[in-house]
Amino acid sequence: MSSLPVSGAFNDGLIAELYESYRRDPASVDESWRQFFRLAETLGAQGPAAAGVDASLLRKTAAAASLLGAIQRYGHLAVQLDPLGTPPPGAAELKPEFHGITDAELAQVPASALGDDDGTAADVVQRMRDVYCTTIAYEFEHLGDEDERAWFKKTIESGEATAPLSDDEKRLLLNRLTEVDGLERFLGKAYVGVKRFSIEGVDALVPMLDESIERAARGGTKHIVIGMAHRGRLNVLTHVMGKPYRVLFGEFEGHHADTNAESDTGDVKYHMGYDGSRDVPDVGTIDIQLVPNPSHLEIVNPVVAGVARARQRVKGGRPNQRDEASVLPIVIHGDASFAGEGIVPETLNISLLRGYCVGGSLHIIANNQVGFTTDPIDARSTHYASDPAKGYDIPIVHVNADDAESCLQAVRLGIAYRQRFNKDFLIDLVGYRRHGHNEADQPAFTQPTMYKVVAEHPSPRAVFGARLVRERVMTEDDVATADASLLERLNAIYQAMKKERSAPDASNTDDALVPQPASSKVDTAVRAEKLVSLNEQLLGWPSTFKLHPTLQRTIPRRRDALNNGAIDWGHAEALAFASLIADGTSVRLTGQDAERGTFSHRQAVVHDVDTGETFTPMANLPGATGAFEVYNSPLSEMAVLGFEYGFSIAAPDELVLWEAQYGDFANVAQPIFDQFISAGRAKWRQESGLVMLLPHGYEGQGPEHSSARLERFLQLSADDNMCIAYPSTPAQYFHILRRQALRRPRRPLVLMQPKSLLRMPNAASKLQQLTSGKFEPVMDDPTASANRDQVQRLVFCTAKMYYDLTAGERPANIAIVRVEELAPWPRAQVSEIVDQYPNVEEVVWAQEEPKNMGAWAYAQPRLRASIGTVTTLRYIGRPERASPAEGYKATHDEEQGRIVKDALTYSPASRKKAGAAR
Ligand SMILES: Cc1ncc(C[n+]2csc(CCOP(=O)(O)OP(=O)(O)O)c2C)c(N)n1
Repeated sequence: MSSLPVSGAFNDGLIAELYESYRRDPASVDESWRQFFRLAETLGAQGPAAAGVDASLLRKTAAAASLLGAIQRYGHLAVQLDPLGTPPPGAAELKPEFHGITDAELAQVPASALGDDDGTAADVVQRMRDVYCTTIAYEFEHLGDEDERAWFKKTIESGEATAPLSDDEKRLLLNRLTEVDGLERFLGKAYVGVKRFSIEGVDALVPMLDESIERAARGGTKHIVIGMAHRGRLNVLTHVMGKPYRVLFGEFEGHHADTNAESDTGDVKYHMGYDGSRDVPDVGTIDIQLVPNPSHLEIVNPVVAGVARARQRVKGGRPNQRDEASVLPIVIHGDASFAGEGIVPETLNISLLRGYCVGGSLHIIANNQVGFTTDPIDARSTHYASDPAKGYDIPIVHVNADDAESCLQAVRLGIAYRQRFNKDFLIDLVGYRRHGHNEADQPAFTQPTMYKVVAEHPSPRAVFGARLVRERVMTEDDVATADASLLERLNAIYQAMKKERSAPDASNTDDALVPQPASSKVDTAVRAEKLVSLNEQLLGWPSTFKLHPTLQRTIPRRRDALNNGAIDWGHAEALAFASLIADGTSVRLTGQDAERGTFSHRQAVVHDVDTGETFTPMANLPGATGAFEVYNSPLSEMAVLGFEYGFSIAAPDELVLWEAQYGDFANVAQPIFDQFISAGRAKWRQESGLVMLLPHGYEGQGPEHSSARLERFLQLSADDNMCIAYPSTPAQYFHILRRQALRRPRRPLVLMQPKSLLRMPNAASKLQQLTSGKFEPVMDDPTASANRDQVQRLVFCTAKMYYDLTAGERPANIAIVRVEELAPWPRAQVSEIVDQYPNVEEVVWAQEEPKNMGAWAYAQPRLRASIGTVTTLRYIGRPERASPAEGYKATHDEEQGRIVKDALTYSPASRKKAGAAR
């Protein structure tokens, strides 16, 4: 059988040969040939060949078909995308000769041979060129799903999604471009050289957002979530979000919304978010949210997706029910950043995963063909900036930003695609940047030739205005008047603002987000009967379900654990989650292998060993009013943590947790910690209750995974921005999880989780510790109450170190205190405990990490403040090191042994000696 498809052959002899074969046995040729010969036969093509078809006509038809296929596939390479005039690269495949046919021969083939009913193949080719090679450049051939490709062909070729705008729509579009352009020019004159990251050159972005919002709203969307960088943001804030010009001008004057707390340190105007709304005729009010973002380009992308996912939850619906149509995420990218930043593919990769999908995002690359001063040739290895999206099965259209009408058509196609397939869609809006990277920057230093062209190039508004004049939709006067009256309006608002001289209205301030100090007054204990009953429910799975033999043996131990004081880490966590879910607080947990837990301690989702079927007891608690979601995340930290952060800010009623596979991998997500988790509240009044579980084990396994880099988080803590805790017992873990879910206002919670504690019998908790008490920020030495007077040295440490220090004999003059909550530092509780030891001569901070890591640098001044100046304060631990832990087990054991010994050896003499030595 020939494996050659029709489009692969253009010679009469071969066609005749294949036709012979087809007649003998249709199965001997490729399906495309079968279709082709069937069509030729139904057309009644006759010829001299014995085969009974006109081989020459067939050849021409095949060539024409091949050319049409190439136009669909490569037509985008012929579209004039650059408003500044760089010609498109074109492609040899777009020429008839490439397919062994001439223009004259095309005219000899009836259109009917190609399944068209109008004219000749030459006419069909022209119509296809008009569709694929003229204004919008389509890339959909890479899509894996045949239905999607067929939908594109049909929608594009029928002109369904790309109908021309009516005259009224064109006039409205010109007005919008006038506002976009007018605002930038006004700001440029009123505030010369002040940074605004003007939109000029990709002005169509604003009407594209208008169109997206309206189209989506007509399809049932109630909420739009937008993420974007600095470029064009001021224009989007005013025109799309509805931020008043007066407020924006005030910000240029240095005014900003009132801050309500000292810790509320704010941010620059082109990073600010906004909650706006818009009335869409015949639909109603649509909420539009612009998510604040830091300078880090593209990093907001997963946050936007997380916000969208949380907002898609159906209130009062089934657990985990979502309405994807109700919320549309729109993400605006830069051309250099889309191609260059790893967070882009990371976020695209989660777009179709069950734990993260949002029913498709609309992406727009505001492509100004330069990244700061870097040309595309140095910025990417691909032809288009959008090419990374191809690997994620995302359709792409490129459009010339000066062709405002096509820009709107591209949006219509994108929204129609999302509504049909619930997937991402990308528009590459190719424009330019009228000024430098910012308005104080000189672009001609580095792009001299480009900026000569830019200087001569009319604005998108002028280009569109001239077109409307040519089309007689508007007169030149109309176009000029629209501009003049806008500038007049802006000027009037500006003058009024100047006169007011007061701070602008802070009406966008959400009082609920005004920072308040964290309160710890919540009841985290749970009645015993309730825990016993939940425990039983968690141990129930369908009777036909066959667990792995090990789990069959170990999981039921949780039944007895409540009676025999053997509640371990995973068990305490399960009881905390179940008690919350039972009472209506939903729990969402993600992370690499989070369903099972890296160390097999969770087993939240069990698998039938015969069928592979899964069952999640926590999601099936009878009568529970909260939902449970647990997902194994893809191998990503930055996108996944960004997503969960976004989810947590938009789902204040849920307990949201992310678990690192090992705590040190959290540093792959460092910008999410630095820019969002620790600073989001201070910059943007963003409140998050996200929990980060950081397992690790300082057990001699080498430099990685020993430390969860506690020092990093402590260094970021200030202004009551987050809680950093190191619980030492399952009961403490139980209480802090419940506190986190119930306490208001919310703060992110970083939890250190030493792996050795997960199943340590010494650490296990009793039921009674869950049914009473609360999370204790500091835990006094439980053995010290009888001999407090004898204690001369107080050792402060965290959980894992505590068990190392208490594993053997302990002298009576030493007591060991665990600091369970490091930030905010429990100063009063620490002082109270110190006061209970009247004869203490020395306080020690003991840690396993090197001196330049762990909690020492953070704890030292705080301990000092808690213990006063009389008592000596000393460090016992590893010396300063470049690497967090030894690479060899024997060295680790030796060093750890030395630390334990040092910490447990105290006599006034040893104190003098140690003091002299250090
Ligand atoms: C992660 C990150 N690295 C570097 C920068 C510094 N920076 C600011 S804008 C810019 C160029 C961005 O180019 P592009 O993505 O094309 O957007 P444009 O500014 O041209 O609109 C750079 C490198 C940044 N903001 N974020």
